[in-house]
Amino acid sequence: MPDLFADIALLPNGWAKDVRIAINETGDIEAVSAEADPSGAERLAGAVLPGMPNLHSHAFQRAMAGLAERAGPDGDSFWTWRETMYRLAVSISPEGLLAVAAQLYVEMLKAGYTAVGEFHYLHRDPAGRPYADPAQMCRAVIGAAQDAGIGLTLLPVLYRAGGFNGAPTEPRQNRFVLPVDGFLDLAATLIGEAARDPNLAVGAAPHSLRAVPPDDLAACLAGLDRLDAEAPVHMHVAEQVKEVEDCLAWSGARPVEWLLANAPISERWCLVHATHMTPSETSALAKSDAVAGLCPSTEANLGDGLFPLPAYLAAGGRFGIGSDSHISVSPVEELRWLEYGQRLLSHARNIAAGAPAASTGTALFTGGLAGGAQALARRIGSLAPGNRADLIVLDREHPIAAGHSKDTLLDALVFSGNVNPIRDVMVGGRWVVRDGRHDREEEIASRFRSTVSRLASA
Ligand code: NGQ
Ligand code: ZN
Repeated sequence: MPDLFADIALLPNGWAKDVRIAINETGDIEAVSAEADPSGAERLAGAVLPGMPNLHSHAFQRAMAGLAERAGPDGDSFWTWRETMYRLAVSISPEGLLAVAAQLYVEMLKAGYTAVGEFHYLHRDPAGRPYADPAQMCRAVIGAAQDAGIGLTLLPVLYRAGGFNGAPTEPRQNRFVLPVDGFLDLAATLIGEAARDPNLAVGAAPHSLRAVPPDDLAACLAGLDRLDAEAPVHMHVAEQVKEVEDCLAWSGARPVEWLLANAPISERWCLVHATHMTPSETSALAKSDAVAGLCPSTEANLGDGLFPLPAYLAAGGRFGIGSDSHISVSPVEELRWLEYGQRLLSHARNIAAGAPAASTGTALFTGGLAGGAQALARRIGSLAPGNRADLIVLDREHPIAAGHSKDTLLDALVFSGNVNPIRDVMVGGRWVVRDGRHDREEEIASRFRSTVSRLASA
């Protein structure tokens, strides 16, 4: 393909002018040069940014956005939301998952996410029996990512228990449960597939301390190390106050505290939510080099609480963003609410930037790129040779960009963006969105519509 040429692009050291990007046949960036000559290159429609990684997704939950917004007679909570979610989880087929996930991934691409971490736990059939191909539901996720053209880090979930103390799972959780051996066989199969596909990586997701007893966690991590000692590990942690209380009652320690003391937390890990932490847990997590996987729109929707962002950032903590339940599919909304939650709490402004005069939008956006790339364990998140050619192009004619130079463009994007100024999106060297349209959007949307109507009538 011809080289790309952008007036301005966000490179690892900041904004650069007249940037030329060479991409090879496998979809990797081969060379990036600033103040370059445009001749023979394809000129892009505006500023170029690395695509945003979406580090936490449960794709099937997109089909219930808007279906859990009424309280019952005793109010509503995370735990009652989960009942609704479980009803959907038992009813979705492999074809249904493919249809819902493909539509979701198209929406992600148009919103500026170019890679997703799918925290995937629907392994068995609705009756809890293994499919003839134990990887069938995983293949639906992979197929959806391929149909949409998004990069994927597939994180098959290990789910063993219905609560702390190894409480038995309930029948509605039957689809989630695999023995540790079966889980590792699945991970081995998927790791084999990922070796052949540069847009795919595989890790493991012990669901939570609620759902994975310590001996199963240890066996899962040891088995994963034998398959790939660098594969990422994601886990839900400390999202709800009740979960913290139950963990204390079970172990005498809080969830993040327990994990830091009993698991090899390192840069390979992504702790999803980590909402409820003491100051010492916050700084210890920051120092571990793990990524905090923050999902502000879902955390708000579920009434989780606010992550202690200022202390975490002050201690050097790494974060990325996820759309999790997909009540919203927009990196702009996640980043903005990450900041706004803190403003509302502290009655102050410009918190994530952490330094006088620094751009808050830039700090949020570049923080999300770096942490997201680390958590998804793929060569993404910056426009540099050797990385995948995953990028988004803003429309220079869009009103959001008007009057902004590189100094304020990301502030405009994050804080004024309710209309989407992203015009073109490339993943692994292939244009998947051009002029705001995804190349398969009609077909994927019509498959989604019939799937969701079937689910609604079932
Ligand atoms: C999930 N989602 O696995 O989909 C969870 C709910 C649970 C979030 N935590 C189920 N946001 O945590 O038990
Ligand atoms: Zn989750």
